Amino acid sequence: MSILRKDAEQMRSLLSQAKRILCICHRNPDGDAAGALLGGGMLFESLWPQIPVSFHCVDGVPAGLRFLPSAARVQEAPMTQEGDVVVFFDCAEPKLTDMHFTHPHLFDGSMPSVVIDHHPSNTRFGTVHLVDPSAASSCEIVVDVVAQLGWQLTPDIATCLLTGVYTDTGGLLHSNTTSTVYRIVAQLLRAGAQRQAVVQAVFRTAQVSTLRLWGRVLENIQITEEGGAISAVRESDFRATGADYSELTGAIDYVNAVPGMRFSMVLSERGGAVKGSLRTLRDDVDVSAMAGTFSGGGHRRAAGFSVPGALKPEVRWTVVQPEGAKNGEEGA
Ligand SMILES: [Mn+2]
Repeated sequence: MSILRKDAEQMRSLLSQAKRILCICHRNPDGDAAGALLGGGMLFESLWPQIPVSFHCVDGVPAGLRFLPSAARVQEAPMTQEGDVVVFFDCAEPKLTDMHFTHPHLFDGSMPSVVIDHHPSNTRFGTVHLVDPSAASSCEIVVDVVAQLGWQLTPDIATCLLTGVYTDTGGLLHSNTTSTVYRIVAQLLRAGAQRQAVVQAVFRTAQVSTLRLWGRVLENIQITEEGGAISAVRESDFRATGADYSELTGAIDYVNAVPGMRFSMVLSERGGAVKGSLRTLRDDVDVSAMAGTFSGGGHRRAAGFSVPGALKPEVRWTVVQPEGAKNGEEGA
């Protein structure tokens, strides 16, 4: 499946008439959100040089993604005016931008908007929707639009988009790495994407604090009777390692490496809430349904949730007596 030509054309007509284009991605931007935001925004700039394009996210671009072209241009939530058109990248619903309370007019239909996303849970909250749950990343959808409308990619745009394609497929390793993904990677490389820069920054760079936090995640792995590999880190672990919450990203792939498990989960305490990330390698397990029981969501193989509260460690000890020591004969 891919996005519909008529939707791509509707987006083009909406954007080409804009006085300004405001690009927005979800809070805590990952490689796909930041890559699609920056790559998409620079694409619009290249298409319509007379239209000012701005980039917005309530959180800054994380250090590991600041190598992305135009990353320094990302600002806080936008001041809007007549004639603006908003483009949301990688946002399944308004609240993920964290602008829904402060800037409700972005979402209430009072201004035209385009939603570019690949989450099956997308609530279609905009005017034009380029939503394709079969796409592994939002960046993949941007490339799809480019191909359908015969647009051109610059090396900088291609580098941003390749970052999202790489991060959302775990370096082309996750099960969502379809033949389409490989074709898109080829297109982006032909367009001049800086592959080595992406690989180095995304997969071959880790702060000491990150490695120490991951060490705690790995050390705390428990195997449950339900076939889950589960680990947890508390606020005290973030404090002790000096890692911030975003540095937990990626640790779950190691927890998910335990053979024979039905699923894996990493729980983390963050400011009065407990966040859970879920993964599975199995076809007969749907972790988005598991996340759904905690009002979360995501994909069949990768999902998450957040609930208010804190983590309380639970230790279970079982006394195992030596053979022949039954009935308290020993040590009585
Ligand atoms: Mn994504």
